[in-house]
Amino acid sequence: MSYRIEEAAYMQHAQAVQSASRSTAEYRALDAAHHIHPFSDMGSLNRSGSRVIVKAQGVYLWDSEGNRIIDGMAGLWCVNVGYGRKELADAAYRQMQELPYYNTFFKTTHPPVIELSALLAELTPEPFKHFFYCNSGSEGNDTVLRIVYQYWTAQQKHTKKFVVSRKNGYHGSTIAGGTLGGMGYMHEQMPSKVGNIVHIDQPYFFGEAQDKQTPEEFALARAQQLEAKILEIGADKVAAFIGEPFQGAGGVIFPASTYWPEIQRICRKYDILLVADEVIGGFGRTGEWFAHQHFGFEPDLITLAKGLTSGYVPMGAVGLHDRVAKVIIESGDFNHGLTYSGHPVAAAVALANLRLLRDEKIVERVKTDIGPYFQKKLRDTFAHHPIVGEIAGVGLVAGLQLAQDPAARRRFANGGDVGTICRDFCFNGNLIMRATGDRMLLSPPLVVSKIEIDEIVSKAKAAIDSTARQLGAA
Ligand code: PXG
Repeated sequence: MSYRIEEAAYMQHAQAVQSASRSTAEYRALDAAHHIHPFSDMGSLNRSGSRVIVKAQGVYLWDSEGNRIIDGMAGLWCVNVGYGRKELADAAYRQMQELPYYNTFFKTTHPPVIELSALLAELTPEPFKHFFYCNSGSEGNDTVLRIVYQYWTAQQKHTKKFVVSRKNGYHGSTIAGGTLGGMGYMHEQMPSKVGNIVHIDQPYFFGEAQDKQTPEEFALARAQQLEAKILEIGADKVAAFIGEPFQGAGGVIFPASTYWPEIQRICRKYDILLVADEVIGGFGRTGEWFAHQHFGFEPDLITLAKGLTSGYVPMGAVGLHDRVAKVIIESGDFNHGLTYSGHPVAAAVALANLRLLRDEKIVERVKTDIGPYFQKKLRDTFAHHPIVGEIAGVGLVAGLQLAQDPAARRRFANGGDVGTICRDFCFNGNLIMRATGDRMLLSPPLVVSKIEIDEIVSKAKAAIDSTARQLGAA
């Protein structure tokens, strides 16, 4: 007797699921009755009801009422190859039949995780040849801390324990991820945090530069805060600096070109590991495979997730530069791992996803064609808009700063409310565009077409125009 799920049986099952679907009202009632959403005010959400997303294809989503929505955020910055790629579904289906699970703890391994590691070694910059796997970006950053401490302990530098991060950075929502991140509202809700983590200011020019500073001077000054912090703590006590090459959830904050070279110089000078959190920037978002390549620096560790599988299944990873890998490999037991480290199905999907990104030259297209088209379209549309003060980004990621007086860099007093107003206009116009405070963010799937970009930008303009009218600013 065979336990294989045959195609016909599978289709029958899929149809059964389809025909069992409920009305929007029923879904909302059940959701309110039993489901706690992430980062949500559940009382208020349950009163208004969630939008029920039922399917997706390419860059479009459909809700339970039949509305077609264009996804300007690639889910949560992750669906790089777009929705509905059969190659990824097939890879998962085949792997589930062949070997749905086995671990990599006790002297065992399996083909998908071996192939994935070899392919990542090809796609990442040359010194990255070793990868550790987990299920998410948060776990990736937890793993980073474990590696950093093991690295220094193995070299008898036991006092190197402090990690420097940035205010308004985002590194995940586990206790370590939340502590590393610089989101004050998360810290307030965390009764305990990981010790020895300190924050410096972010390179947010529009919001925080002084009147006479150029973007380059400001970014340099912000980078030099790292040196000041190291001298304050003592270089012998600082283990690592971590940052997103550009801040994603914090508002698509793009530092000027002076920032990362200075951060790298300081890290090297004081013998401090440099960690690039590539969870959003990795796998093509900027037009380079990894965002640190866009900014021209060489990290010691990279955190990966999201675009690794294009979000089709959960997976995270940490890439180790040779100089770190060598020490970890020779340092005895590394006492860290998760049941699903290197999960075969996730690894098979990641492989299929990375092959698509590589073979269809999706990343190159972001760099030379669709990315420049998107950036120009945004600048042509919003350069003189009465409430847009800055257009940040490169490739297929952008942040639009809403401002009361763009020329004077004066922000709205009630910035967060302004972003929410604009986000609601987008929602009603069937565009997904995220708001972070008073910045509107876009990060569409990397396979987006020019016509689809035109649709995203014209819907974004309609929403921002409506916001300006509601605020009496247009
Ligand atoms: N690092 C970075 C840079 C991230 O953006 C994480 C780590 C954590 O990854 P996981 O897989 O544990 O969520 C992230 C996640 C938003 C939003 O609304 C952003 C993220 C997650 C959820 C929502 O912008 N980024």
